[in-house]
Amino acid sequence: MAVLLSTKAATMQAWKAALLAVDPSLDIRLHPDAGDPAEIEAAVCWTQHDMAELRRYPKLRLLVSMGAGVDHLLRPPGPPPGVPVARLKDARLTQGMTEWVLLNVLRFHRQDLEYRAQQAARLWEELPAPDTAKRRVGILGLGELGGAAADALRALGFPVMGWTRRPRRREGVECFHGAEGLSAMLARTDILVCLLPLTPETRGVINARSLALLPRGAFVINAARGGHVVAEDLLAALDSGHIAAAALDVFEPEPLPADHPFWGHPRVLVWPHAASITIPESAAPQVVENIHRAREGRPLINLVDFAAGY
Ligand code: NDP
Ligand code: OXD
Repeated sequence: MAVLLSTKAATMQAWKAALLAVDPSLDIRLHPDAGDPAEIEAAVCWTQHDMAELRRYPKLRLLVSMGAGVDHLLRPPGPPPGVPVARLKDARLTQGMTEWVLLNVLRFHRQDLEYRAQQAARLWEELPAPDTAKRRVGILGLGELGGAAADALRALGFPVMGWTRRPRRREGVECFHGAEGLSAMLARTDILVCLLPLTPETRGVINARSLALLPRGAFVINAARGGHVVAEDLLAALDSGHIAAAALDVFEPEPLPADHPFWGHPRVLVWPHAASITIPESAAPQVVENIHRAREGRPLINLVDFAAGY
């Protein structure tokens, strides 16, 4: 069973080595040198791979995303019909995201932007102490990443709310779902964290209407996908002062164009889609497990639900 590997040139060899470390017998082909297309039965791909290209492989029976997100694989034309798609659920990816969310929640909560501005002005002045128990954090998406971030924030003493597609329960987290649930949560959210998958339903969820529902002075943190945010609406809300600041790791398009207003905005923290980065050695065991399962016709793990879009 030959496996097609397709990712950025910089990480191709690391992925190959990580997969072979788990199973040295794997026949790994690095895109675009796939060899005989009839031999490829699994593909492990990242965002740059063209799904139309996968139609060249008549025996393909597994497609794996090199990340937690699968929007890059599902957008038209999507994977070849009948080919199951798996995503990553990886402890190190989750840890990285939890750290990034904590970093930015704490930066905003502890007035770091204000203190940096004071430092630039050589101003020695104490600001009123913030109250953790009163800083309400609302998380869009309580899955692998949103759930872990919720637990970590709760452990620090923040009141945490979460919004999901289906009704959910999570200890210590006030849970909301559906359109009404979103409005109710936003109205009480001081720091909004987006950790949703990008689907037709979630595209543009952070827009003029939803931003207006947040209390004045709220913060926005987006580590999910650029398509979740209507950039012009966020800029308008920042410029009016309704939104105090934003931390953004993801954009549409990426890289963020050099002339985009986010780059130079004094109240926007820009990250280059690096909130959490997949570590091939950490992710490889589950990818190889799925390759073995596909080969043996056993049920696959971490499968994407096509109907839900994630
Ligand atoms: P999961 O699939 O584990 O969780 C998704 C969550 O979003 C679930 O709680 C789900 O609800 C909720 N959700 C989905 N659709 C809707 C909807 N229409 N309305 C309300 N809630 C919805 O995903 P992960 O936590 O693993 O990852 C989330 C995203 O984070 C990825 O898709 C990716 O885009 C992004 N990501 C970004 C990274 C970065 O470095 N910037 C790194 C890794 C991931 P329910 O519980 O009901 O299913
Ligand atoms: C992912 C990502 O989806 O890195 O894992 O964005």
